[in-house]
Amino acid sequence: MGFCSIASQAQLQQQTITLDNPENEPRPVHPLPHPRQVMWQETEFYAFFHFGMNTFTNREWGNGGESESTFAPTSVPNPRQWLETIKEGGMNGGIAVVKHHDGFCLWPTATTTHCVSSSSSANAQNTNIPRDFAAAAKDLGLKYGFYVSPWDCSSQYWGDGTTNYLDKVFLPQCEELAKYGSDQFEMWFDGASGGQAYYGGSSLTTRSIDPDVYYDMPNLRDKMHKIAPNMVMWGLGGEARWIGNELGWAGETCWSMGDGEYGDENGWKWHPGESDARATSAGWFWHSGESVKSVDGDDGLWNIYLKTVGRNATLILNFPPDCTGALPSATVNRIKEFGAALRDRLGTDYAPNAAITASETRADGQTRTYAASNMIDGDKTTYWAPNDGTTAATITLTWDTPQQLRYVTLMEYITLGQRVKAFNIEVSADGVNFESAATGVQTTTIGYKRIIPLDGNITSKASAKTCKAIRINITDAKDCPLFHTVSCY
Ligand code: FUL
Repeated sequence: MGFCSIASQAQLQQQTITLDNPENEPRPVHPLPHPRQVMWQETEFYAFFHFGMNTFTNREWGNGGESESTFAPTSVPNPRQWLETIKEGGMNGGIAVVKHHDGFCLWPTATTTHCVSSSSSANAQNTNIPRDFAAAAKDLGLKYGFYVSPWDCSSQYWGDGTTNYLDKVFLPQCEELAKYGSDQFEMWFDGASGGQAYYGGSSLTTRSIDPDVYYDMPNLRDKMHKIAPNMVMWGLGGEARWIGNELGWAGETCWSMGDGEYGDENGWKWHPGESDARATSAGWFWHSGESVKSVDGDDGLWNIYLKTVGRNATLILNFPPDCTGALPSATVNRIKEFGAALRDRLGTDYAPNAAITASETRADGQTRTYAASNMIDGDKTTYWAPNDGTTAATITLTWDTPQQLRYVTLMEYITLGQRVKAFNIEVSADGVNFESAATGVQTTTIGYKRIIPLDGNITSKASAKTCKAIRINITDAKDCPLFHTVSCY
């Protein structure tokens, strides 16, 4: 009896491998991202544009009592100029604030009179940010999305103890916005809420709500995804998280589960981090006399980039348009300068010219292979994989002649979960003797992408190391590590 049951179990297991897993794919490490979250993560680096009533009141938070005619741009706002510029800066898309906490809508909307149509300014009446932003982004091949503040200081309904705000204002606004393009990649649902505001009345009052209950997010998410299936609902939306600071850094250890800078290795849902940071000195909105951060330096944009995009977070970098409705020239120049630095430092990948090997590779499936060469074939859908259960492995890249290299980037195949817990990098000038690189860097997690400067320098261009070979040692992982791309710059 015992013997029979063991035999049939063995048969069953064999059937599972041959019939259910003909590609011999690695077993997943849960939780897994939704495909829309993987697409979202691939956006990596995008711009944020805070423009609206506050641009004209020199404030950061309005209170909803502002006269519509205060919004009076000196030209019709030009989102195409914003997007053309950030494209040159190496950004892959942008998010426009179309309603901040003050409730003023930058598009003609059926949901409130507190919008561009009610301003006495002709330029305001000709403003429709979501329409023009989406059209320009599509034309320029950029991803796009909107920030619509759930907290609304101008609405009489906000926080009134009924579902009126959700039913009559917020949900219809989200639906109006989602209709500006079914291919939006993100909608920003900021968590700020409550406090003194006008709420449609004649004096300041205080109201508060419980956001999880009040905004009925599961239902809202469902409705939005029917219109824009790839739109990740950030923040209160629950599909991507705030990284936990506005200073432009994620933890060196950064899991795509959990919350905050570091995430949580054991978090139950995929909840990847987005870092929102300001490129200017004053605030999120434009303020006269502000300066733009430099590319290099301790507080520089390059540092922010490496500490976010280089640490498994996305970076949404804010550039405020001014009262003309365009980005000021100092901002434009800095964005172009940053784009040039990015192309110089991470523009030419030398990994595809290397011979690449791995200490272990799992058996081929019916049509798939898991060869080390998958990591340098430029195809993010093919990946290298050792056997299930292997949690330590080495990848070696060797060049015919020594290369001058500064950065290594590693990308896990996150479709099957985030795995790596510890790794290190070694370089060799002669291909025989190896020395540790990036010794000051905490090489723990990788996730979607990790960028490692070989000399550890994150405040300016790294100095080059002579590399005949590079060795990447994975020393601990939740299960077998899977990489779809390794790059060397
Ligand atoms: C915060 C808001 O309160 C700020 O005004 C700004 O929009 C920032 C990006 O998010 O929570």
